[in-house]
Amino acid sequence: MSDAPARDREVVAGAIFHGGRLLLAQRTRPPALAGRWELPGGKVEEFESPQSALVRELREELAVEVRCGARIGVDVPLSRGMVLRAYRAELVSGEPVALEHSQLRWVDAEELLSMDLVDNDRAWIPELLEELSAL
Ligand code: DCM
Repeated sequence: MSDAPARDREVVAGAIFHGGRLLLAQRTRPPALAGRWELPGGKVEEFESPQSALVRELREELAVEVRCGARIGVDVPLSRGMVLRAYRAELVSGEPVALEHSQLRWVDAEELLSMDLVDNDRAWIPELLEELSAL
């Protein structure tokens, strides 16, 4: 898919902060990433904005409604020309449930540092820690 339009090439992930903690989700797949923790999210579909994709993905994965906020942290290059970007996500309704992950955890700054995060998401640790320290 080397000629896919640029809008097909973004993966979005949501940083949900609540009560001084950040929501992390434990992956079930692929085998190389199973058991490791991430900010939940997924691929932006064709003709979809990154913001709409984040709202859709968090609804599908966590059964919550969120409002997509500002970007957080750096762009992380993925394979095949894709890029991973994190956005703040504000909980509008619902309590997150692990529909597609093996479990969820609300972490504080100290716990964040002890979690086995997927390598890509480690790029955002400085901004995530800064936010958690300010909460
Ligand atoms: N991904 C990631 N970190 C996230 C979300 C996704 O590194 N917080 C990566 C894993 C996959 C790709 O993006 O390579 C697509 O994600 P998924 O498999 O969850 O649809």
